[in-house]
Amino acid sequence: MTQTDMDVQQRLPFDLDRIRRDFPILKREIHPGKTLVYLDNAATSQRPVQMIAEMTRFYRDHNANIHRGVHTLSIEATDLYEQARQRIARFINAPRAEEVIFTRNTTEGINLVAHSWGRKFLQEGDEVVITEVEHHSNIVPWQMLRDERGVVLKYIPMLPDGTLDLDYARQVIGPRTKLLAVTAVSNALGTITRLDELIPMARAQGALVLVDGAQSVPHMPVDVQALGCDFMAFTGHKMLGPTGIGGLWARMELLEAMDPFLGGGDMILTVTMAQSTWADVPAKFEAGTPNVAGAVALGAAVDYLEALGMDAVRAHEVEITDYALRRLGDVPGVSIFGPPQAQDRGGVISFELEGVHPHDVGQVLDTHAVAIRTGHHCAQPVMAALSVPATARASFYIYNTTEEVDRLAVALEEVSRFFGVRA
Ligand code: 7TS
Repeated sequence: MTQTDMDVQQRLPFDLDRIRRDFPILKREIHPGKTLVYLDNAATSQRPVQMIAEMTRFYRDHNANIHRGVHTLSIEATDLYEQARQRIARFINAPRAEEVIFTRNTTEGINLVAHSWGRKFLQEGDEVVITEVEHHSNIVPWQMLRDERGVVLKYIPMLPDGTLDLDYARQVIGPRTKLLAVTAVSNALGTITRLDELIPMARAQGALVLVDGAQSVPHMPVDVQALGCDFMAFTGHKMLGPTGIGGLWARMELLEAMDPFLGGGDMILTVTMAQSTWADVPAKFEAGTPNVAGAVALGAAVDYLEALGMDAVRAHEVEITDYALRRLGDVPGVSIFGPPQAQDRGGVISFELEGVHPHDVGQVLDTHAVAIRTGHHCAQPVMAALSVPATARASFYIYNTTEEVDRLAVALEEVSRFFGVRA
């Protein structure tokens, strides 16, 4: 380690050794003598023992179905589930806990809005504006709505540096715009969206705003009230929580006006053979037995992040990303996509290695126990805009160290040698 690298390590805002002890998977030897370097956090994070213990504790000590039993376990399970909702609401500064709907993931949250708000309130000729950097989950539901209802779908294009074309946005967001649906951070390039510019543009036209928080809620302080958005979807598995649980926040008057998403048990007030009436929000949107243990464990994941402090989580990621941008920038043949400054990015670096297909890069890195993602990252329009079939992507989280970035850089040099691109 050079003096500069040691400086970076010392500037990191929390005790990485202590954090890493909470993630036993990070000690796994993936190949003999090679411990895991996990740099695929944009796909899913690793999980701390505290979250896993909470999940175990729920099933071991409190397991019952919720909202229906009068017995002690059912009351306990219901309380734990509703407490988790409160913790998650506080985490994103939602004014009311009931405004947080438990979903399976971000994808389900966005589909819920397209279905329950879009199908009720949008008419032929109404416009929905998305962007070229969206994950497929914030493109496809709107295309389905367009094809079904004759809604007009427009998009804000990406500039070569991965940022959005705000001048174009000013033109495309107009009086017919009913919704702007935009990601807070691009998962493919890491670019942080200028929500401070885009949300006022949409509001000035009387449009609602849906923010895809899949890559922001886990990584930086998020305050739905300060943002001034109307819907925010996020996913538990990218923020230390279990798979199969996520959240959708929306303003209460919208949730009350929207139709249910799925019909069934728990979401009704009365059912006769002729007709049904709906339960209050949030139950109206949570048909069937929900992922109770997942919600409770997501609450524990949120506690873990809050104990670190989201400002510190963000500061750590900026330091690691800044270090990685410099370190990877020095590897011969590496070109990095997206903004040059770490401050303008989440902890994501998409890159290519000259002369080697990203898929091969990923496979050879795996032989070094370095886990990255390769492919189109469920953002094919971004690949098309960059005129590449795929990229290699390293993405960071609270437990990543500068040494791990060094292992990535050294392994990349070996990939070049392996493919005979560089001596
Ligand atoms: N939106 C963004 C910005 C994302 O990054 C992802 C997942 C989703 C939505 C969908 O989340 P899900 O939990 O519903 O699947 N992104 C990635 C990724 O970058 N690699 O794997 C999944």
